Amino acid sequence: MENRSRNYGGFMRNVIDAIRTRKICIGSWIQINSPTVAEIMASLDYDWIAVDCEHTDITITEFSNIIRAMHGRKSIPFIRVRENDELAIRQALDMGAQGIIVPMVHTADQARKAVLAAKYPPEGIRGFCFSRMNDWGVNFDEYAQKANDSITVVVMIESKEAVNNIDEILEVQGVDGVFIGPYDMSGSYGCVGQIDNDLIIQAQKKVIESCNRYNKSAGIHIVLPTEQNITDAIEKGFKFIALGVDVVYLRESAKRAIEIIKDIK
Ligand code: 3PY
Ligand code: MG
Repeated sequence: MENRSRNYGGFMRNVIDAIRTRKICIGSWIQINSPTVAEIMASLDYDWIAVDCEHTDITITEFSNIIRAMHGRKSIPFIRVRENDELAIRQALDMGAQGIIVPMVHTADQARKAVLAAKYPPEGIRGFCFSRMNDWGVNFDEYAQKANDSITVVVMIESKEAVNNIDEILEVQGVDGVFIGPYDMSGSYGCVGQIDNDLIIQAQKKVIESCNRYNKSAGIHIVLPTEQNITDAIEKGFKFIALGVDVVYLRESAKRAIEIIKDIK
C-alpha cells in the first residue's frame, strides 16, 4: 500500500478504509523505546505499526519522538494507549497517532468511553487545540473537519467478560474493529499462556462470528508469528492482524546468528 501522508493531518485513507471495509490489513508492534527502531519498522511493508504504551516504559514524550521517526515512511502510526483514559487518548491523537488501540475494553460502556475520547464534538469530547496533527494550527480547519471520520478506533477484546459482551461492544457506533489480546484472554479464561487452548479458540470464533454479523474487522495480535499461525488466522477470518513485536524480532535474529556460529565452531 502507498501510505505517505502530505502532512501530519494528511490521513492515509487506504489503511483506514481497509479496516472499515474488512480488507486484510497487516501491522506490527513496537515495544522498544527507540525512534531508530521505529524508523526501521516503519520502512518495511507493514500497513500500520502500533507503539505499545500499555506494557512498556514509552511515555507520551517518547511516543512523540517515535512518531516523528515514522513520519513519511511506509507504515501509519497507531498507538496502544496505556489505558482507556480520556487524556491518554487525546494526547496520543494530538501527537500523531492515526489510530488508537484501546486495551482492556470489557463492556459497551467502556467502548463508548474510548470512542467519545477519540472524537471531536458533537460525536465526542476530544478537545480542540493546535497540535502536530494540524501542523500546529496551520491546517486547523482541515484537520478538525476530517479527524472524526479518519481516526481508527479499535478496542481490545481480552477477557471472558468482553467475549460475552461482544455484540453490545460491536454495536457501539465509532468502534471500527476489535483486536484480540490472546495472552490476557488466556489469563481471563484460566489457562494462562495457553493461547491455543480450546477455550481461547472458541472465544476467538465467537468474536469473529459477531464481527461478521456486525460487518466489522476482527483483529488479533500474533505475538510469535509463524507461517502456520498467520495462515490459520487469515483462514479463520481475522482481517486486522499484528505480526510480532520488535523485541521478539530482535531476540530471534540475534539468537539465530549465535546458533549458527555454535554449529560451525
Ligand atoms: C495480549 O495478548 O493480551 C496482548 O495485549 C497482546 O498485544
Ligand atoms: Mg493484553
